[in-house]
Order: sequence, then C-alpha cells, then structure tokens
Amino acid sequence: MASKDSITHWVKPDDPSGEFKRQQSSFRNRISREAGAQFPPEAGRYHLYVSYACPWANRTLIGRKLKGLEDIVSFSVVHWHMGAKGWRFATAADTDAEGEEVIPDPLAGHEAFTHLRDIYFDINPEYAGRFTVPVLYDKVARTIVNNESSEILRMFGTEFDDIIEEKYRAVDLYPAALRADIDAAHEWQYDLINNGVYKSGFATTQEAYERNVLALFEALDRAEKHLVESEGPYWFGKDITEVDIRLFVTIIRFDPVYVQHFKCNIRDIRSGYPAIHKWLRTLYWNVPAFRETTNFLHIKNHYTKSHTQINPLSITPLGPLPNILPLDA
Ligand SMILES: N[C@@H](CCC(=O)N[C@@H](CS)C(=O)NCC(=O)O)C(=O)O
Repeated sequence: MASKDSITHWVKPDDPSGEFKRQQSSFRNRISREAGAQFPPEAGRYHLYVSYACPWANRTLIGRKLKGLEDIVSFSVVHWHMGAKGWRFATAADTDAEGEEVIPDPLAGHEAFTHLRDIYFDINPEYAGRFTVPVLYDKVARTIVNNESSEILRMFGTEFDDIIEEKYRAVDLYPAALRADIDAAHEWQYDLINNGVYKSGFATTQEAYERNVLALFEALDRAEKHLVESEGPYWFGKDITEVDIRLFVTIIRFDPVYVQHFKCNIRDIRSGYPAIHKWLRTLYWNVPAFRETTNFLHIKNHYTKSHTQINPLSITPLGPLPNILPLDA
C-alpha cells in the first residue's frame, strides 16, 4: 500500500477538505527571440517530454504541429502508466503502449534514466515539486526551460517565428485583437473545465465532488451556449486560437474517461452538448494536428490504471466505442 505521502494520493487521506489542489509549475523560463536571450530559438536545441495521456502535455504537442515546429523541437513520449515513482520511460520490452516516439529517454547523457523524475533530479537533486509533463528541455544548457504547458504553448506560438516556414508564421494562436477575449475564456475554462474534471474526480468527500461537478457542468453549458451563438467552426470563428487547443484536450477525453472515471456524468458530450460535439469532431477530423496527437490507448489506460486511489482494481472500461463519432454522425 502506498504511504500517506505517496505521489499517487491526489488528495492526502487526512485532508478533511477532500479537495484536489493543483501545484504551481516550478520551471518558468522562456525561449525568447529577443537579442541576448538566455534561451534563444534554435532548431534542434530543445526537446519536449510529454505523455499522450496528459491533457496539459497534449496542448504543447498540438501547438508544435500547428506552428510547423516538427523539425525544430524534438519530442518523446513516456509510457502511459504512472506508478509510485511517477512517469516512466518506455523500454524495448513494452508492447502495450503503441504510438509515435514512445521510446526510452533519447537524449545523450540520459542513458541511465528510467523515469521522468531522473531529469528533474539531474538538474536539482533537492527538487521537491511534482514530476510533471510537459517538460521543455534545453539540450545545450542541459536544463529544463519550462514545465508549464500554457507558457510552452504561448512560446511555440511566437518565439520560433523567425526560423519557421512563412505559412506557419501566419498561424496566430493569440492574436492581438482577441487577447482580452482569449484571456477571459482561459480564466473560467481552466478552473471550471480543464481543472474542474480533476477536482470532481479526485474529490474524497461527497460535498467537494458535488460542488465541483456542478460547477463543471454549468461551465459546459456556458461553452455550449457560446458555440451555438458563434459562427464557427472554431471558438472565435474561422481561425484556431489557444482557446480551441486548451478546451479540445479536455473535451476529447470527456466521454472516453471523465464521464465514468471522474464521475463527470450529469451529461456526456456526444448526447448532451450538440454544439460542443460538432466543434470537437471538426477539430479532430479536419485538423491533423489534433487527430495525430490524440492517442486513446494511452488516454484510457493511463487514468484507469494509474489512479488506484479511485480505481483500485485498475480495470479499464472498454466504452464508449467508438471513442469519437464521425463528423457526419
Ligand atoms: N501546470 C502543469 C500541470 C501538468 C500536469 O499536472 N501534468 C500531469 C499529467 S496530466 C502530471 O505529469 N502529473 C504527475 C504528477 O503530478 O505527479 C501544466 O499545465 O503544464
């Protein structure tokens, strides 16, 4: 049995609030195109460690593709199972974690690393935070630049613009004219939807669960209303912004995982939210960056087989099938 302070105890067993409290990310440096920057944009210099299961990491993978950074920022993917030592790297013996770049740590000097936490400890043996993905790593300085997905996504949006192809420079995920609206959407969507599913699912008291799940569904109602009233196909019209990316990664996991595993089951997306459902399928089926970075095997297995505090037998429900319906359903 895991100890009281185990990293897989999402709410400490003796915390009477029953409430999941997410920690602040620890590495907050920036890649910057400004002259003299400590972390300048350079092809081949940075590596992104992600999990396909993780919605926060998924944000950065989508941004990387939309901005044409595939030959500029390399990436690798951890095994979907998170145990007592946190995320681990896949080995040649793993046959249950199919997906692009699901590999051992590929970086020179990291040959002995078996877990993501080895990277954190390599930089700081006293590191006391959580060992989270995504991690944006600098192969030259041999350090973590940043492990906060919203900031990595923001950097990918602009800081490599001098070295990417012209057509990708035109992709503006945080356009000046929409910044206030984007910031406002992030504010309620982060707390009530992106983090709201976790706060519902990890709650250890009925009261904390109900408060968070009701707030989550009120926020989904608000998202539905916005999409009904807007011209689409995306959140702010014809161009994809950060809001589409950050909302997508939660909604794509909703029916396959959050409905049953996190008890977010007042409604599901496919039968309860027609406008969100249409928006979701449009992104998934029509925009390769969204479909190609979604791996349902990793998503379903990770949550159901890693969160033993809420699913002690680690049995993965098979449904709903299909994981996502066709665009014309
Ligand atoms: N604030 C971080 C959160 C990242 C995060 O919580 N990632 C999860 C996976 S979904 C993780 O790696 N958790 C490991 C842990 O907390 O031990 C971000 O948005 O980048």
